[in-house]
Amino acid sequence: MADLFTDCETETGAREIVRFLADHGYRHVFGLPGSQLVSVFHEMQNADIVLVPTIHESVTMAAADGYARVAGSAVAMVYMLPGTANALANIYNASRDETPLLVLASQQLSTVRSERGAFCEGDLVPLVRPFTRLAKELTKGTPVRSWLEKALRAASGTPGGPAYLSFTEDVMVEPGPVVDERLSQRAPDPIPDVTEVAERLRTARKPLIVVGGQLRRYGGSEVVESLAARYDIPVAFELGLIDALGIAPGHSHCLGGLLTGGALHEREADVVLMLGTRFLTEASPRKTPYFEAAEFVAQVNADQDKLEDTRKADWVCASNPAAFARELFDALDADPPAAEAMAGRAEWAAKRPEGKMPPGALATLFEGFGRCLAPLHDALDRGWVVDESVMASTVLTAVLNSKDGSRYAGTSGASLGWATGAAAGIALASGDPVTCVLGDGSVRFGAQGLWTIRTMNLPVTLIILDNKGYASTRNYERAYVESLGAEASPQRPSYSNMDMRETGPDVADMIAGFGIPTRTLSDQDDLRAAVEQAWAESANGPNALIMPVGFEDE
Ligand SMILES: Cc1ncc(C[n+]2csc(CCOP(=O)(O)OP(=O)(O)O)c2C)c(N)n1
Ligand SMILES: [Mg+2]
Repeated sequence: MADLFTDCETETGAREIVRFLADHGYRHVFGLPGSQLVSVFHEMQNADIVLVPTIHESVTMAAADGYARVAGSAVAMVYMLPGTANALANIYNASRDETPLLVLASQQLSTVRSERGAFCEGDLVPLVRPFTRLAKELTKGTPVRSWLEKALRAASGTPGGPAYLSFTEDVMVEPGPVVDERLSQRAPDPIPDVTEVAERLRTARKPLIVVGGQLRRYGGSEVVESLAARYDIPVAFELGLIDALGIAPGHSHCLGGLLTGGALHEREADVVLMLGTRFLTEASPRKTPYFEAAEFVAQVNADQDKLEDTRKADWVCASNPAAFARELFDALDADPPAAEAMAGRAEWAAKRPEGKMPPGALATLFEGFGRCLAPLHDALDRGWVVDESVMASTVLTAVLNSKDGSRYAGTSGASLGWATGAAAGIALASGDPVTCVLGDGSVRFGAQGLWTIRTMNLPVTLIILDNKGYASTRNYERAYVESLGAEASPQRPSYSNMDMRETGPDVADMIAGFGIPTRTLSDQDDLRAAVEQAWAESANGPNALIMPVGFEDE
């Protein structure tokens, strides 16, 4: 048969990938090898690119996710079906947070490719498609560079997210076509029409802005901070676990979480603008509506699919939320709210909910979180904060008092086993120290990430909130048993056979097993002094503090 590519330049996929990486200036690539990736990793030695090693693909993905949040994009390479399957939970996290992530996977030879004939072979594209902006298997004869560029554009669009390409082995090692094509430049995002929202905010007496991580990602936080201060509009963070802080936690008008510091405003606001948020999704959606007193609720999201995904608004707009905020600021500047509307706003913005949690297990748990997290108040001024503290997350964001909220990272995907990898990626990309706050359960999920942190000797301080297991699930179980009342048999929660007061290994032993210096604290210790010491020592490499939250039933 004639050579299909006699008329054009040809190159192996492995070399095309490395050329692509070098041309785009990637300094690090995250990977876990398998036979069909060896060719790329081999070629990478001829470029100025460091292969960051990981011992589980869940970490490969989380580390690349963290890296991309700082560097603008990242590349992760995984092995066929097993690698992709292991990566999936963190691909899901990255898709929730719209992280510009390029996932490159190996695949069986085109010539023998069946559905799942060879070991480790499988149809990978349908597995990842729901969580990617683009997913494609490249088979013999496909122009590799062209698809890499297309995937990068899809990953870093407005909105962005993971893009996935799998490469059959022949594509990697045999010459394929190199096509000469145009590389387009992206035009700025369209300017939205903010007239209706500006008009509502001009007359509102109790306005409220709810911000999502998307606002931070597109660079709109500062303008919302200015707008909030100038027009006395309180700002709350989106519900549930969040990927980034839409405004600085120490900003004069920041309420904290919508249902914690912002609880009163959620009930009483007359005009609500949700900027770069979903319409409020939680693990267990509450049955009553949100913003019951509001006569106008608007939602702005860069992703058309996230508008009214869960609940209905009065006005929606698919727009880059930062572009929206800038237009809104200009519109209000040109025609500000009347004095009458502004009259009570300062007082409204300064209100905070009263009332404490009733005594009981939940109150004990949150007291424990508060005690352990208070010493971290200035963590954002010192470097990044990577948060997988689960139930403690709203306590952490309330404790943080920095006027700069740009260095916080969490995941709204809530798929645990993310933070250790993410901390490694963020430390590498930023060169800054990282305080990584995790539940004891979460650090068990992400244990393999400790290996990368240790191997790369990264300046990461791990803060483990140790309540001997899964307090969140214990909480659900207690509520369930209580809801059954006298019918419940047995009357006590089982803790799903995971009462980690009794089962090992101890978290400290586990972390120390990875070669990370670890200190277990008690209520008698000065927690702030311990944190300061750990931060100082992290200049030489990672360390860990196990914080005593207590077991809420005791
Ligand atoms: C991959 C994955 N599996 C299961 C869950 C369900 N889940 C939610 S919270 C949680 C326990 C977290 O424990 P820990 O990190 O110690 O935090 P705590 O609840 O004790 O505050 C579990 C298992 C999840 N979110 N992700
Ligand atoms: Mg726990």
